[in-house]
Amino acid sequence: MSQLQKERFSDFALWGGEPAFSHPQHVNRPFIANRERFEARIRDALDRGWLTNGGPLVCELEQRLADYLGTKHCVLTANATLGLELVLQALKVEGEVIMPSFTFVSTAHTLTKLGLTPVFADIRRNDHNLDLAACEALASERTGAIIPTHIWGQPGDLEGFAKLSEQLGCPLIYDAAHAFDTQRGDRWLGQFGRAEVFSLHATKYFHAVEGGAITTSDDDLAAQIQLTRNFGFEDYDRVASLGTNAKMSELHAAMGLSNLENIELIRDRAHKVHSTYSAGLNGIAGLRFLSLDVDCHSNRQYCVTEIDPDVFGLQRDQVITLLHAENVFARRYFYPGSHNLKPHCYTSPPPNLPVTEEVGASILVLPGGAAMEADQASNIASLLGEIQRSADQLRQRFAASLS
Ligand code: T4K
Repeated sequence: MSQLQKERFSDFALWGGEPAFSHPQHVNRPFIANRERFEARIRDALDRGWLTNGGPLVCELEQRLADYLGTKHCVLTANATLGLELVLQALKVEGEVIMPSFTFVSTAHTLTKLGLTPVFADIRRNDHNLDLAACEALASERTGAIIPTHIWGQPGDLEGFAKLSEQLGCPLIYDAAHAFDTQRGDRWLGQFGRAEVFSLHATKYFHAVEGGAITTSDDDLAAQIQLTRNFGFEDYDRVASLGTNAKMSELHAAMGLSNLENIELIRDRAHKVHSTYSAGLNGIAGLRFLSLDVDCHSNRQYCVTEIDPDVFGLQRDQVITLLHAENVFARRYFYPGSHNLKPHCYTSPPPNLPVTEEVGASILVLPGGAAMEADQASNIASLLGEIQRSADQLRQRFAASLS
């Protein structure tokens, strides 16, 4: 339940008012699209006594995802981080890998763990996707791969990156962690590059509690990952290569299947929340709601805003502090950028990423996705309006609390 109409600073929870929400509003809470079907699948799996190691539910989900996305192969893994690791190893990537700093730190960690060098390139101001020109400037004979992220579920310059990877003769691998159920024109994301890696983490639009899905049209790559996710076993006691344990369990696949067969419901709910924000946030001075590329049918899982402090009247971090007190747990994804996090921050000289720094300082990701009700989004938008209208009082109050 939301208590709105906050006018004086003392109405705000940070200074003693009642929180606008009685329960925490988290960014992208897991949505369980059909609990009954999930529970039925779990019961079947328990009865079968087959719980992991390439069971029937994992095989079914792989086939259904490949059919849905129109890709030749889909290989499921325990999570996207391990999925990317397996792709890089299978493709024998060496040297430097060009990637955005403005993404989840898992990619930079994976590269470093494999002895590769992340080379951080800047992003575009309008949609936060990797900047092609910045990548071209960093490309060299040392470049072993390029890994753009379809950030917030929107693709960047797909054609430009395809061309660049061809020129360099190195693989283009998409981090599609945010991008399930998104199309560019009439093609699903999942069909681009040498491989795409989706995250099926609980906070994602389409999830399997934990999981990764690698899509590719490369037969050898798919076959290699199928081996390496299971210690390299090709038979009961024959090991074909080095490998690890990156298998998805049947219980996770049960959640994935139950969500996939309700994808329209997920889409409908996530889109409603997104469009409610779009309308509700419109006109709040100094707050920009990230708009969507008209040629892209995005899943709209992420509800992303930027705060311009000079116009809004408060710093982004002051807004976050106020929201958290009101039980709205907005996040600063992907502040401060991977290049500022350990151990990647020790690179000398540090990369020059002005747009990454600027966006990281202004970003505010709001609770969104299918698990939310549109009413809640509307109330959060109104709360942000109240905060902006009271910005002068609130700013003075912050200043007084420091003195
Ligand atoms: N590439 C990109 C671009 C990614 O965003 C990610 C993951 C990856 C690669 C790697 O994919 P995986 O290897 O994870 O498959 C979360 C997720 O853990 C992470 O998967 C995700 N990106 C990232 C953007 O968000 P944290 O550290 O922010 O998680 P946490 O625990 O703070 O939870 C996020 C929000 O969700 C909170 O507001 C609380 C809420 N929540 C979370 C869980 C787990 C719930 O309400 N219920 C839950 O069960 O990383």
